[in-house]
Amino acid sequence: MTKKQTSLKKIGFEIILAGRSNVGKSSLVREITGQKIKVGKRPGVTLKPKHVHHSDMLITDLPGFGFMSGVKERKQDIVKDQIVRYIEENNERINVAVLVLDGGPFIDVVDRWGAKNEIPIDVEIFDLFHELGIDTIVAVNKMDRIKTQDHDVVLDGIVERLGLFPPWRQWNNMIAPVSAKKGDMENLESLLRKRLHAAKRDDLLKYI
Ligand SMILES: Nc1nc2c(ncn2[C@@H]2O[C@H](COP(=O)(O)OP(=O)(O)OP(=O)(O)O)[C@@H](O)[C@H]2O)c(=O)[nH]1
Ligand SMILES: [Mg+2]
Repeated sequence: MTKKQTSLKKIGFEIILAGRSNVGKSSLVREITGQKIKVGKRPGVTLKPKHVHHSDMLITDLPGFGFMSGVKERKQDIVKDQIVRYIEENNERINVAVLVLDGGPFIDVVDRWGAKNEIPIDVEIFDLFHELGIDTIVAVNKMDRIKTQDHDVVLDGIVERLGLFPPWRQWNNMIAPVSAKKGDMENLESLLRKRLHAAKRDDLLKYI
């Protein structure tokens, strides 16, 4: 057994964060765990899965899908395959997947792809988690960039594009509007704590 396999052997609870490049996955992991994970202004900062351990809990920050500055298209495909492989290989061990979206541009991006009859990668991944039976939370990040009075309309539009019926509040067990920048994390943290509690892992609550 390799060193990596040994160190990952005893994982009792794993949370992964996936999503497009630059949506704030690493910033959210930073907020959740208090660990100084590398974040950056440009897409493509996290290039390999990054693990934060707390007891036997693993929080995995995945590289971002989609556009990466200075990275050739072929490399992007490799990153996508790498992530999908990580999810498929560790499916048994993954308790919760957090799909992170940038709340501002999400609706426009999906609609632009839809106009070309293509499925945007976020929606593809959301469907993949569903097919694999992975419990999924959608963290809608960068809510600080959306006017407060527009929050409900934007969130309704987002759930609709994920194939769910609005209003979004009926999905509040899986949709978590947050702002890593403002430290406004309660919606996501409370959903993660609920998952830990349901898995009878109250001992891990103190780490979230
Ligand atoms: N306005 C705003 N900016 C944010 C928020 N969260 C993260 N950012 C910014 O978004 C940029 C990308 O953040 P990262 O956490 O590195 O994003 P990532 O998804 O990990 O990116 P990759 O590793 O490239 O996939 C940084 O400039 C962050 O400061 C937020 O809630 N609001
Ligand atoms: Mg990152």
